[in-house]
Amino acid sequence: MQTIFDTIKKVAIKIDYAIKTEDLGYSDSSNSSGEEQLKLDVKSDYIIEEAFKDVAIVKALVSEEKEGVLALNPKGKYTVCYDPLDGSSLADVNLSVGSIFGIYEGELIGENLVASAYVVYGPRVELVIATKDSKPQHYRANGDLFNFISEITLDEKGKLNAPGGTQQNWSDYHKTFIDSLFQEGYRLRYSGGMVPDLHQILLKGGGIFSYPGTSDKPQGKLRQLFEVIPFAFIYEQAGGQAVNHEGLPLTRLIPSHPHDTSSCFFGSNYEINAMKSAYGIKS
Ligand code: AHM
Ligand code: MG
Repeated sequence: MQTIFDTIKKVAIKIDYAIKTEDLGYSDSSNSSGEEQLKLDVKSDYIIEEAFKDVAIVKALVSEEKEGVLALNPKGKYTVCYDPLDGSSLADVNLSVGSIFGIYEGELIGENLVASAYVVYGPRVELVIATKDSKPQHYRANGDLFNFISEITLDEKGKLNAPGGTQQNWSDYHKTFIDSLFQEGYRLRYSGGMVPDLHQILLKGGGIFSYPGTSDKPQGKLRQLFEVIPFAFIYEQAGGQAVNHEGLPLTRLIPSHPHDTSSCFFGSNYEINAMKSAYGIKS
């Protein structure tokens, strides 16, 4: 597993360099979700694929930017599911973006996720890695090296509210719930990049990030295998919760297709319990 983490560190430095130096325009292709790919999406995907080809314990890759499963090493034990450059459309306005990695052993279902990691490309490059045995570990890049900073633990209750999705397409009960948080004094923090938005909530002690099912996207927008499940695992390991609109822990999702999406709510305990009661979920 350490080889996988070392590979993530290597690709993070390369992707950071690409973000800083390469053309930010569109490629002439689109991905499986029908979204136009930026040249940077394609480049980041290529950097990751090339790096993992040589990692013997990796059996296959599943990428937001590829249609199916890419078989690599038949004797490998793990499948790495990743979003090479999440929030890439924010790079041209110089906001933070990220990469997300979910490492699965066996069938690609939430319960088989054994570790996850994300990288934030912001004013600094930071990495968070979570495994089953410990709190998420926070690192910061210095040149090509990542220095350990601290373990991440969420407080029971935070102050930040990151509500995703287009408001005109929210259900009435979702709108009421989000409004109630603002009534309680929560502050709006939503950049449009789930990596920096979720990172901020983790490091500032707590709050809630939501991307509900909406009238235009009933199953939400964020993809289960390489966005939702990896972050859900990190939030759980940090002492928080991550659930769908029915209160199901997102780490128990069973995708039927690599690009399936899910409604999602990530947060500290107070906010997720408040969401469950606003959605009429019995705990
Ligand atoms: P992407 O993988 O195509 O970049 O989309 C994922 C991003 C998330 O980072 C972010 O939370 C969300 O899409 C923002 O969507 P919206 O603009 O609908 O709020
Ligand atoms: Mg993404």
